[in-house]
Amino acid sequence: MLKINSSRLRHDITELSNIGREADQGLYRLAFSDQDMMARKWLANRIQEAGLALYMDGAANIHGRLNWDGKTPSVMTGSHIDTIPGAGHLDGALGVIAGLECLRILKESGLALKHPLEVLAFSDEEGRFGGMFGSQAIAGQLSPQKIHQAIDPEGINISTAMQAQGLNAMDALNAYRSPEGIKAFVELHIEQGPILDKQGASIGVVEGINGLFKWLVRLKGNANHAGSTPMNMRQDAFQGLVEVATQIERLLEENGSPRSVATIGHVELAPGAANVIPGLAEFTLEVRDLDEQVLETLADAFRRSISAIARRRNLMFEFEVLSQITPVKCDSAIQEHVKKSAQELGIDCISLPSGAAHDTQIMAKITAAGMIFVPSKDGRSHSPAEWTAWEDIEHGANVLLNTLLKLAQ
Ligand code: HGY
Ligand code: MN
Ligand code: MN
Repeated sequence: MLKINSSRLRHDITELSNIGREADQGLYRLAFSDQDMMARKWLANRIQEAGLALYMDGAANIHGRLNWDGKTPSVMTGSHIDTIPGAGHLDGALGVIAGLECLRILKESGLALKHPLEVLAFSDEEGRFGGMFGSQAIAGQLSPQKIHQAIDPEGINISTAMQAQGLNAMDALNAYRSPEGIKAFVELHIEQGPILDKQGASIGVVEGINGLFKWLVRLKGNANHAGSTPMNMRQDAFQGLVEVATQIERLLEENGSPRSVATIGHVELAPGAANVIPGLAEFTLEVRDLDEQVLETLADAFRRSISAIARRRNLMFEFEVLSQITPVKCDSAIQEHVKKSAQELGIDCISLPSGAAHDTQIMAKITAAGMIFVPSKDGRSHSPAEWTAWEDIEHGANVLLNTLLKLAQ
């Protein structure tokens, strides 16, 4: 069994975790921010130092390549190094660093492999501009209109942000990879949930990945004087938002599955003064489930419920779809390779679904795709409290290494 070089892996994880860290110990490598570009530069150097071929496609996805010949279908691994604001140090970074270490070991082993290997860092996985920009580019799911509509919460368009870094967002339309050129894609990621940690299992074989829809919802009423406007004469957009929020549990119980989740993660009120009734409430609504039919039913239920609330409160209701990602089942052959690698390494593994979204579910549209999870301490993620024991990180990287070897031989 091949094994990764754990001190090199630790070194890289630790070094990358210092790029974009702020006083609150969170990471702020938002897509195409200066911190993200510093991390990209660091990764490009590490790829070259490893003697791998460095390549960046039109969506600014960074590739490290081993035995690349431009025609033999490649075995791909990778994840993302962009983060949410205030992120932990492993979400995404683990999959990229472990993938890089796997390619170094495979290169050093001198083993004759049938397929070239690639490790990728996908652009804007976390959705500053919607989500999964890099993997959607590779899967051919982007369009000029989608790129024009990709805006961040401050209203900055992805084209503007990329231009500021010397990149052209429209080049992402040329990043498409034909399915014939890819044999498989496997991503190592932290679970970002409590199951592995609770069950004391080191490795998770992912069976399926939640789909989601993410809306930017606007409720428009009337900004008015907070003192002289009687309660029964108000068109208070915030009260409309409050009523929507209190309907979430009921809507999930009546229209969702036991796995359905919904979150209002970002709220803006305007004009935002203490003595003015909010005329505008703008908020994100994100709903997830493993079943596409359930997601469609939930989208319809939320739309009907919000418009009923708006009508009753004399508010105008509109929403934009910021992201819509279908749930996927992971490739069963890859699941078997992962299980077998874990068994051969004497590491206990269990099968489980993924509550979080990942580039893997986009890559699953064009190739056989699967995921390997390692435990998140107390299920924490999207927070500086994110932690995974080094032993579990090593187990995950070794299972990834031997899974890639099985696929590339
Ligand atoms: O939001 C997610 O599920 C992922 O972390 N981008
Ligand atoms: Mn992630
Ligand atoms: Mn994330």
